[in-house]
Amino acid sequence: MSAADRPTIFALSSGRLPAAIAVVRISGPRARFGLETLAPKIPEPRRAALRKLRNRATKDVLDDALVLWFPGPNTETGEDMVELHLHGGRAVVAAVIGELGKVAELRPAEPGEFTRRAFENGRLDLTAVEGLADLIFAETEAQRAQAMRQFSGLLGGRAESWRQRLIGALALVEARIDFSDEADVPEDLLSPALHAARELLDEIEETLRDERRGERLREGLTVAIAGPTNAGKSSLLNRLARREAAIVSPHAGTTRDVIEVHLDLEGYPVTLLDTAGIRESDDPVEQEGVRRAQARAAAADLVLWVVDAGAADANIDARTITRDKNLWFVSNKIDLVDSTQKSSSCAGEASVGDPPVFDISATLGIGVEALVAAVADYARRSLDTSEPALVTRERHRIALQQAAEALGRALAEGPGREDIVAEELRLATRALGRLTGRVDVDDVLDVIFRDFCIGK
Ligand SMILES: Nc1nc2c(ncn2[C@@H]2O[C@H](COP(=O)(O)OP(=O)(O)OP(=O)(O)O)[C@@H](O)[C@H]2O)c(=O)[nH]1
Ligand SMILES: [Mg+2]
Repeated sequence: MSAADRPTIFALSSGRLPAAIAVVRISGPRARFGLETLAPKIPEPRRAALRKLRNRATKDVLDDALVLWFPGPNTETGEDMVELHLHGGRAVVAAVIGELGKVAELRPAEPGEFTRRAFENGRLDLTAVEGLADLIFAETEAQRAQAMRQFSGLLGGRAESWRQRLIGALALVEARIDFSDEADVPEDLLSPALHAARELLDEIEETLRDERRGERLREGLTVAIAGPTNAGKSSLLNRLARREAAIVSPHAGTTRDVIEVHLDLEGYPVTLLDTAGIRESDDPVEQEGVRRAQARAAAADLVLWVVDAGAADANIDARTITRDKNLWFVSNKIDLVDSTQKSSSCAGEASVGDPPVFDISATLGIGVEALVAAVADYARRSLDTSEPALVTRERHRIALQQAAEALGRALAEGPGREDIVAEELRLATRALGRLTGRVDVDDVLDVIFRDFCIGK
């Protein structure tokens, strides 16, 4: 479908109503016409103007609104666009949307359709589209900063420059194949091509050696609270969440389902899980709770193993559910034990290399600040990068791995195998093209004829 035949779309682009202001956007070839049906006098491009929006049939005033007219193609979607800044009442928005729905060739936008048009019109590459999505969903400062970098083209720009270099290398190999009889084509075009491929492979592999920090920052860290029943796990969760997210009771075996809360610890996203207390039980519901607790603890980045400081059975072996895990001991209810007893019946004598131990009282809040600071510090160490992360999604990693594998195979070849090398370089180029969402092979031919001036 050519751009001019595309339907014109409209939608409420701002948040939940009622609100002070609601922004309705229109994008497409009939955007201007859509505005004219509501308010005939079109303002200067990119200048806000106050207009009465009217019902076309009855001439009733629907709203006094600030309207903007953005002629394409230098707009967010690459198409003609209109913005209506309405009073943010439900009925106001419904009336205006209702009027727009009556205009021929206008229809409500589907989810993500404005951004999709921006991509299709070349305003954003795929990694920027993903960055935009992340920006909207960012919950913490570190996530926002990372999303902003992706949106601004950190990975997209790098991938495109890699792709251009690869196309340059491929052009050399193609020239060697296509014009091997020609006097004006230098003999050894393969070595510089392979040299360029080697450099690219090194850079891509370096990028992939990032311990998944970018992806982890997007997803957030998972910290599971686990331990024997009645130790005060739910009390700790509530204390950290600063609300009564989980039920607390003196009855052992209260928590059954896994309860999740999202925390922003100094800008780093942490999902905190409260789980069922671990014990032998005949109750099938509790058994299922324990099974879930074990599974979620095993999958978490960090486990806080909570025990009752004064209880005799505090020594249920934490390692049975959290082998190979980061495990910290939390000795709770220290308000109930006298000071000589304090410091962890569970961890024994602390020595270098032992897991950290925190003495707390979840109900009184004693020691909780130190625990929070330690978890925040752990989050920072796990998620922070000296270099901003390029790879923020599995999709990026897969595309880069495919490119790296193809480059590796190309580098295993030598003279006389130019056709294989060319094929592998083409695969690598395509993998990088998929990353940014542009896959075009015509570039290769363009570069051959431009760089070699064969003159035919
Ligand atoms: N004195 C004192 N009581 C606490 C503390 N933390 C929790 N409790 C009490 O211990 C009991 C159990 O607390 P919960 O938070 O429900 O314990 P839990 O580990 O989630 O228990 P299950 O979900 O049954 O495994 C409740 O009566 C709490 O009020 C504490 O720091 N000091
Ligand atoms: Mg509980």
